[in-house]
Amino acid sequence: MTVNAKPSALYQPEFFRALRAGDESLATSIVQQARADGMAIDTIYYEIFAPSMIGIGHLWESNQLSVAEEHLATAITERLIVMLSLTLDQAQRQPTRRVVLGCIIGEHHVLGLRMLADMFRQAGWQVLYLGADIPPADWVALAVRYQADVVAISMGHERHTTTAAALTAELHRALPAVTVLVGGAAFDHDPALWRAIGADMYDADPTAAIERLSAQ
Ligand code: B12
Repeated sequence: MTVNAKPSALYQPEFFRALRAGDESLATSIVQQARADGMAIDTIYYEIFAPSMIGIGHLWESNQLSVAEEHLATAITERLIVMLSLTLDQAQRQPTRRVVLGCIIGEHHVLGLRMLADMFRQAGWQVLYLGADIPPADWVALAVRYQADVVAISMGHERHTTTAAALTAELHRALPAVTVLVGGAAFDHDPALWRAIGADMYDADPTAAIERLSAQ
């Protein structure tokens, strides 16, 4: 009977508890209920999954969760992203706009990038999602082969800054019209970093970045 989406605040604490307990079936039913109540996929991603995983990180950091328990929470969230992803309206309204998304080499934090890939799909882009740990030369070659309009780079830790700067320069050299969009925890923590590595765009709000790119 509910038409309007309930605020994510009603679901997020319960979802976080399910992740903490490693209860996949409860986590799944919370997400299914949120969808049935009309909650948009981006709201589930950014207001339920993201803060819950950050909370799991705090527990792991303070030794209240083991590595195995953190991995379990991550695996549950990844599976739910895939589940939601399959229900996205993937009609390519701008099939000529292509985005290639990947994590810098050595970077294994993919959840934020997976969510972003789905937001691009929802906005009608052709999406090439490469995932974690991409060798820079291969990445540039693939972006050239597919004539990417946008390359989205995720970087969780500033130790990859030199690699990210070299990758960005090589992308600009090989594809002069490309827009290099960057994001991830390293940029969220240091708002000047994206300019320092020569990127064209950063936005702490991933959906706002896609709106800006789609309007270009
Ligand atoms: C799950 C997790 C892992 C998993 C990742 C599995 C996977 N499949 O993704 C595994 C177990 C692999 C892992 C490993 C490590 N991790 Co870890 N991990 C986490 C944890 C708990 C959650 C990460 C997550 O998914 N967050 C939720 C997502 C949605 O948030 P996000 O990535 O920040 O993305 C958001 C934005 O940044 C944005 N975004 C992301 N990418 C992009 C890209 C673009 C283009 C745009 C526009 C936006 C954008 O979108 C999201 C929503 O806003 C965090 C805790 C935390 N605070 O996040 C630690 C955390 C990130 N990990 C950390 C560490 C230290 C490590 C390890 C070094 C641990 C170790 N000693 O081995 C390794 C490094 C692995 C590597 N080489 O990359 C630290 C990083 C600290 C730092 N930056 O200094 C954190 C913060 C934990 C902590 N508090 O100490 N980790």
